[in-house]
Amino acid sequence: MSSRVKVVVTGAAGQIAYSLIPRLVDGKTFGNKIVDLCLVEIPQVVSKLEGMVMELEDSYFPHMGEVTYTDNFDEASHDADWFLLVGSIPRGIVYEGKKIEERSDLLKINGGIFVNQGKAIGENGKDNAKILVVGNPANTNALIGKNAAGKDSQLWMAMTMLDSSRAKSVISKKTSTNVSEVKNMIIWGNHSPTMYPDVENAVINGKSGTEAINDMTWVENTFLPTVQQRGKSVIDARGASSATSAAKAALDTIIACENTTEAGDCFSAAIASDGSYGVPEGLICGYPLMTLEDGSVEIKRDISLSDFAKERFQLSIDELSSEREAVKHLMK
Ligand code: NAX
Repeated sequence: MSSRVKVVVTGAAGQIAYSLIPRLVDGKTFGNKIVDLCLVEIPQVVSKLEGMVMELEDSYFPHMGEVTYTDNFDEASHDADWFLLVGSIPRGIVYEGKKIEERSDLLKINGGIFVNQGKAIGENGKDNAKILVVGNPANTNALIGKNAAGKDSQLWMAMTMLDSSRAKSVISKKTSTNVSEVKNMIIWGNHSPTMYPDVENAVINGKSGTEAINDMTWVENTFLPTVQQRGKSVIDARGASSATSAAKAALDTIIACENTTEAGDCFSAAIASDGSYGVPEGLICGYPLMTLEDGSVEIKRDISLSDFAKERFQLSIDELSSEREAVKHLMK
């Protein structure tokens, strides 16, 4: 156990974090590294983290390093390698006397949080820090945070891995294939119901998705709505939003970034567009990504999109552009 990694987790007393945090120190996500954790919550909740720390200590994790908790993000951000920004104000709660129902209100409130967190990450995080935004609206929160951080050597991502895992699961059932045999599963666009999960470019048991599925009616009428609305279906069934699957997706994103991507495969996350695939520069957009041998994360650039895919992807790009417009006062 030679090197160490410092991970900051916000929303640490929330339901995703309860499933996520123990698995950060289980010796699988970061391999043999010792993992120092800094858990962050809002002042009203932060004392609960004492209980989380007690449970972590009681769980026998040989790879766990120092564990601290705070309500001061600035303090937490020093020299961190990874930031998992899970905390955000959810839709439906009463905030400063107003029930938050609209996406635009959500954008405004969470936007403010991400300006401050972004600044602290830019100033205090490691130069090569990786930041995964889970808290919704994830893409636009990441856009605001990245802009406030102002440090291009840091990699800002918004999580779409859960969407890609959901898509793999639906395809695996349709084709009677193990989920591990569904590769190159791309989520284009926004982490919202406009996302475009790309069956045509998936590779299923070594065959192209187009060939293996060969049923665009199913893709359009069953697959797309199932994946795009899966978050809502889980809420309807469980009475709470996806937690353990979201935690697993965050871990899978870390693992994908920490290990070289196999040839022919990719992983899904949203990162800043450099204009690839016609996306306006700067938008945090869901792309096919690869981790190269030197550890850098790149957009996979050789994917061709059908006219159907382009049309659907454009809807999501348009939504991302309008979200950027709604938060432009928060951008420098
Ligand atoms: P919870 O409400 O259980 O937990 C959120 C926690 O964040 C709360 O404990 C709250 O006190 C804390 N928090 C709020 N603002 C904070 C701040 N400024 N600093 C630190 N902590 C803060 O929500 P949970 O179910 O854990 O979900 C967390 C977020 O993930 C939500 O925004 C949710 O919409 C989002 N999701 C994103 C997904 C994705 O794929 N990108 C899927 C799952 C999930 O819906």
